[in-house]
Amino acid sequence: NCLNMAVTEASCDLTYCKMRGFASVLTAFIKERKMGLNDFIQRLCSPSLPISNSLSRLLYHSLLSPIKPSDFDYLKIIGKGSFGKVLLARHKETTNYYAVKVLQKKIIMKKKEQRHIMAERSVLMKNIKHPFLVGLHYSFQTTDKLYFVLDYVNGGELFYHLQRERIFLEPRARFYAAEIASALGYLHALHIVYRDLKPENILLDSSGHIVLTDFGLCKEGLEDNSTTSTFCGTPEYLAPEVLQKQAYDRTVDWWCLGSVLYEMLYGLPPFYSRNTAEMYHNILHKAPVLKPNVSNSGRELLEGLLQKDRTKRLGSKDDFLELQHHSFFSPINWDDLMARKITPPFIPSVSGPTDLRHFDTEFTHLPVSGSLLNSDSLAVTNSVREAAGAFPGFSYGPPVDHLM
Ligand code: ISQ
Repeated sequence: NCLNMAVTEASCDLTYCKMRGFASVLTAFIKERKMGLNDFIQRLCSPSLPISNSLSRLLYHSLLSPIKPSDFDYLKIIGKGSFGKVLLARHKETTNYYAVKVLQKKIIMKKKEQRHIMAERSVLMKNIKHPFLVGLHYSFQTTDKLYFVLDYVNGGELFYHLQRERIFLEPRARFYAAEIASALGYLHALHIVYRDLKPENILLDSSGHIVLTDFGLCKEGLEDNSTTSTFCGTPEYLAPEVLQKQAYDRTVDWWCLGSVLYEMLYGLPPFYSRNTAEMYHNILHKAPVLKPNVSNSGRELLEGLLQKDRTKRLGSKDDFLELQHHSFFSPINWDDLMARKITPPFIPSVSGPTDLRHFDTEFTHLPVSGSLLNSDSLAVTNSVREAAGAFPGFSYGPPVDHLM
């Protein structure tokens, strides 16, 4: 249960059966449109048409030759999880850099996580575009792996910088919390709950803005049948309702934001204990310790976000709007924030797109496995074959107008 985002359709009364009905009609429609498109492209690319060679080549490559693993050079491992890894990759033709997340189908299927992976993709497919969320360029699959081609973000984990500096001053913590909150508010508006916001999912881009990543891959392994099996990585940001396996909703994200803000301002997660059982106990039963070295508005915000009863938590009524109106955020001009017009309080020192200094050497020193390329020949190259597999409808490329 390692999904960082869950799609909630609470207010939607579509039944599964109705959805299947819609889906089959839609599939038939898309098939027909695709046939028409293929025919159109073939004719466009045919020598009888007065169209330049380069344009017809572009059309052919963009529309008829699907993206595959061998289109990239894999340079470094920049993250590793129980499902697979994240690699820094360079697209051979364009030389653009990407973070390519590769997930092993075998492991996902064993852990009965397909639904989650599809949820991850459908999350990414909901035409999600936000300045502080990692962008998906393509997804494709081979017989044994799923690939996500994502923006490459190299400013390092926010908490890498926090560990170096112990705490952030309030204006800096406010800036990061506001950018994270705006991304969460945007997802909530799309009926998406992030759920497992955690330190390693919060990156800085090279200009110092927040990028939330990781839609389903966790760094730590999953242990089956243990008390922690539903959680991945550090469990300290778990909301009480998630810890107790109760129903949760979007307010879980405001709890996690409270935890991130707490750690930025106080240097440790709220409820922290080296003893995990004690930490769980603290999350469920103890009030957060809010020492007065943080401003009144900051402490008041933390109290609102770290409210154990989710129905009383800040954001439980008007979601992001309630946070926007909180006095802690009064210095923030939200329009400027969302337009990336606020100058970041800190600019990560990176020399260029291949500068890996902010990534954990635990990963970057690992050799890039040749197995990635071994599966090239097995690349599933069309939707017909894909439909026969366990992950139908997975592959994704940008809309045609993107490529032109
Ligand atoms: C993008 N850039 C760097 C690291 C990443 C990790 C996970 C997902 C996307 C990423």
